[in-house]
Amino acid sequence: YKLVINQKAAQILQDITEPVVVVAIVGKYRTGKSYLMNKLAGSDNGFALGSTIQSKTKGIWMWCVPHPVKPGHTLVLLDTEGLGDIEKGDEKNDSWIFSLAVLLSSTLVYNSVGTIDQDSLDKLHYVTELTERIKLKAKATADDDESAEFKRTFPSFIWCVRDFTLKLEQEGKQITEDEYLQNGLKLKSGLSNAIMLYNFPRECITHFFNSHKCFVFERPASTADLQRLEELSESQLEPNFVKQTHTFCNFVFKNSQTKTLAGRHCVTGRMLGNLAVTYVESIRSGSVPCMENAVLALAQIENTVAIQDALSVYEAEMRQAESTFPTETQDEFLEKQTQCESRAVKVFMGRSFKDDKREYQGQLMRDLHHKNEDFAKRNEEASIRKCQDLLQVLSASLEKGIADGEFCKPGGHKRFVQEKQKITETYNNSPKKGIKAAVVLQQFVEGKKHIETAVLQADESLTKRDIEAPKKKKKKKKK
Ligand SMILES: Nc1nc2c(ncn2[C@@H]2O[C@H](COP(=O)(O)OP(=O)(O)OP(=O)(O)O)[C@@H](O)[C@H]2O)c(=O)[nH]1
Ligand SMILES: [Mg+2]
Repeated sequence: YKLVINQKAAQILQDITEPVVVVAIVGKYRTGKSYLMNKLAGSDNGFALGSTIQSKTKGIWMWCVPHPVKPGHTLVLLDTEGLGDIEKGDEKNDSWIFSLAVLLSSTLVYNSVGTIDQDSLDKLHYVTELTERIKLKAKATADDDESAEFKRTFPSFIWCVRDFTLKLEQEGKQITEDEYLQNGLKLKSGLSNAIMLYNFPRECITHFFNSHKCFVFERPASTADLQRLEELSESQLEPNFVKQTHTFCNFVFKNSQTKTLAGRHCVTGRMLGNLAVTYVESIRSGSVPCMENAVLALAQIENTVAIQDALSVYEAEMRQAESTFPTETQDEFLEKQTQCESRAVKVFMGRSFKDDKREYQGQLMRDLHHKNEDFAKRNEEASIRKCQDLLQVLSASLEKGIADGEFCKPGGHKRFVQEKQKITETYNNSPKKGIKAAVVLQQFVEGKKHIETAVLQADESLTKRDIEAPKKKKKKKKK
């Protein structure tokens, strides 16, 4: 017998990003568990029932419905294989089913038939084994108050008593269902072995679970009708049974808490799926599922995804901003970047899980920093490209003049300088050049220096020649 995660179920959970309320039912085989879970699901034929003495449900079955009264939440129903079927003869498997139900649920429904008596408590011996089947911490320390920790992490407990035939009375006084349960859980005083055995399951139930509730149900129909219960309409059932079922469902809808971990971290469907995988893996590998390790493994998964989500939000928004690059100023760029960064951090915070030491947030900030640098570089490059293109257009006539030798004439240098001046002015008056405007202009001017020098030299020598030539002519004339 091997526990495995059903891939279809895992996929369903993977797609649920809402917090989940998880109700699991456990108890002896053939006692109407699946029937009751169908009532919570608001359907008559979700979980398959069986009408023979053979146990029907195998393993753990899951059904997810939108939470009927908590908007934005998903109600996850876990129907489990009946416990104690001798035909199956695998006690160990029963214990693991019970442990998994405890580990995965936020409300645990224990279903039994008849009365809350020694026999029904003996059948709940699985609670006494929980400490061997579930480890809270990877390394337990001596002063750990385990039971307080259990209470914080374990589900609420509801005992459903089916086919209840007694009167809720004690010493002539009427008592409530909860009082009935409290009476059943009362401890005996004394230290004898028998008394300790009597007290042990009661102590476990009292100490492990953080709240206790009881519902008793009458027999729903006559013996003949019991086999086809799901085909009968409510009017064909015992009115008290119908009423009690409604009360039970409404209580679960209203009071069942969102599944949390370590007492405070809300669990989403996706996280529940990952938890189930972790627990089942450790059971399969022969070790005891450890809640602390599972939470750490989950934090690793969730926070890694949270970082990815945040980075892709940053990336997408910055890419959009990039279409308007270059920014006029560095401040403008930084402002945009800060905006995108804080949005990314928000996304991370919304999804991060138990990042107490801010390790993952630190990782995110480092990754963001790298991306920041990339975009800053791209903003610079965009500015350089834009400025160079602009200068190329503006200097076209200057370049042509140089090529045509127009400045190698007397007065050429003056015109060259004027032309350069004009380019600089138009350049400086052009908007949106970005943060590299000055540098690129500087480079442009530098690049023209040797031509300017050449132009100046040519100008000077030509001018000199022009001045000297008439002198020579005059001299000639004098002669
Ligand atoms: N006597 C009685 N029978 C019920 C009750 N609720 C359901 N049944 C019938 O009992 C039979 C078994 O019901 P299931 O809901 O399949 O019981 P189960 O506990 O899920 O059974 P396993 O999955 O085999 O453990 C079905 O024929 C139901 O119609 C009830 O409150 N009392
Ligand atoms: Mg069943």
